[in-house]
Amino acid sequence: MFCIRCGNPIEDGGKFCTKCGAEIKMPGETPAEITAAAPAEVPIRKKSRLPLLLLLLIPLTGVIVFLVLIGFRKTEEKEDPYDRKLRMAARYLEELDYDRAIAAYQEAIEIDPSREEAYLGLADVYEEMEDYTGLISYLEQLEKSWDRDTPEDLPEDAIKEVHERLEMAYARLLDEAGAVNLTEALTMYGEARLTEDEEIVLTDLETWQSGSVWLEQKFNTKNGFAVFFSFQAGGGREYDFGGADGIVVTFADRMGLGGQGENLGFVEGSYGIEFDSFYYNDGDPEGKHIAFIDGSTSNHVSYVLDDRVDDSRWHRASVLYINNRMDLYVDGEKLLSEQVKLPDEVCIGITAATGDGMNHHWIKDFEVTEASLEKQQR
Ligand SMILES: [Ca+2]
Ligand SMILES: [Ca+2]
Repeated sequence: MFCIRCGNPIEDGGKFCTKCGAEIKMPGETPAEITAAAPAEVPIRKKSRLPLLLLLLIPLTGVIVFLVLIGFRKTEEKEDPYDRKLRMAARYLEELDYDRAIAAYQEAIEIDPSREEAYLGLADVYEEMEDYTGLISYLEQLEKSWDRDTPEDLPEDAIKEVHERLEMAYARLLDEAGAVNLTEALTMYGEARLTEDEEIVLTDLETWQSGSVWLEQKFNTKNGFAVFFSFQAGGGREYDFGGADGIVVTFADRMGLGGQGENLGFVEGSYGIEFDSFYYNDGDPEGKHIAFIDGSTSNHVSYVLDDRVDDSRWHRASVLYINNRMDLYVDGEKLLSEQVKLPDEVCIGITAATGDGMNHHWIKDFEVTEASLEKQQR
């Protein structure tokens, strides 16, 4: 049998032409008979169009699939290997397969250590795992990569965000490790004393004073540590010699208290971060400054000019020491960073002094924590 419309051969019993979709009428069958079969009318009419549509769609779909495949293969070929690792890592992370996600991100870093996405991805993984030492480690590595290849246009928001995440991670570590709070185990020298509000007065607003406060334990520097504290100094500007002299966070092999005036009570021979409000013409930068000092207050390793050392307001400072690098943050802003080789064990304390000029020097919320290096060195 053949289709009366297009001549295509039709199998016996076929109701429609498989080529043109025309209805095949059997001998003796009339249109009247078909329309009389009311219930069958709708499906018959539908069916009569479907094969036509399919005939049009099948080749079209084929072309689309073909184009998509070609396009996909081209994307695969073109995709940057680094991006591919990121994509894989993100997929593993979605599947909660942390080990594979970590491996993929690490491979991305090997491909391009200067791009930040993989470090941030690793930070996400470790944060999800609540592994804060791991989180710190990769944020630190990201900062190091910035130090190496810092693009001039690195957005400040990105830096700030990384710092905030670091602070959060250290705060969580403090919770886990149990921070050593100065108000629980401290030794004080000179004029230093604890107030009822748990603030520590290192010097009053008087001339020729000095004071220091120390934790009564030594800290293992190999593990890395974080120091947090708030400071404020001021009040002396209206006097003859102005505000003086300053505060030093000190990392020393022993507790103690050094000389007054320009010596800031600093324990000689140790490493410190000074908040110096008085210019003294023995190596001081000309202006109020914050500096890393090595050995003595006249040896400034690096500094920034900063009036916050003498404005009678509280400021939050944190010092991070990991893998022989010391970073100082004040009010969430990274001010100084240096490679520093501290002794294996140090006492951590804060000293202050006045001279002919004076300021009150106060600190509070002074906490220190050690971080586990085991995970950080992964
Ligand atoms: Ca000075
Ligand atoms: Ca100085």
